[in-house]
Amino acid sequence: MNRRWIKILALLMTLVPVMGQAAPVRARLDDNGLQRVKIVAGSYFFQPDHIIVKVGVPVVLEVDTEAGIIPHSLVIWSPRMGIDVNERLATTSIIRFTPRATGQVPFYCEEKLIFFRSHQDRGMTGVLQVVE
Ligand SMILES: [Cu+2]
Repeated sequence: MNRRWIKILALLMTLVPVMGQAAPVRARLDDNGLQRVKIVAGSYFFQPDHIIVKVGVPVVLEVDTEAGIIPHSLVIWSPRMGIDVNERLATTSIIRFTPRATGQVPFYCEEKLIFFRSHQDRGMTGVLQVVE
């Protein structure tokens, strides 16, 4: 391998972590006191994949799902935080809950075709962070 290729490879490797982790997105508080977050769901990702909301304030997730034949879902489950979301995603889905405790909980798509890796394993996952 010549020196030029080594330089190109080194450059690519510095880019990989940057591409993998987008900045966390904070929910926007609307005039009705609702915390709103827009999410895009697709094969196989959620964007953003790190969402920050405040505890005790109702959350409205507006999930837009990429067109296609592959079904997707959204699961967020934390009894401690009072969150129990399990939705089949339509083209646009509105999901509401109010987090009752601070902390972090993963969210993911639970779709899986038999003999194939789950969408979660393919990267359809993220983190919901609940803060004071
Ligand atoms: Cu999925």
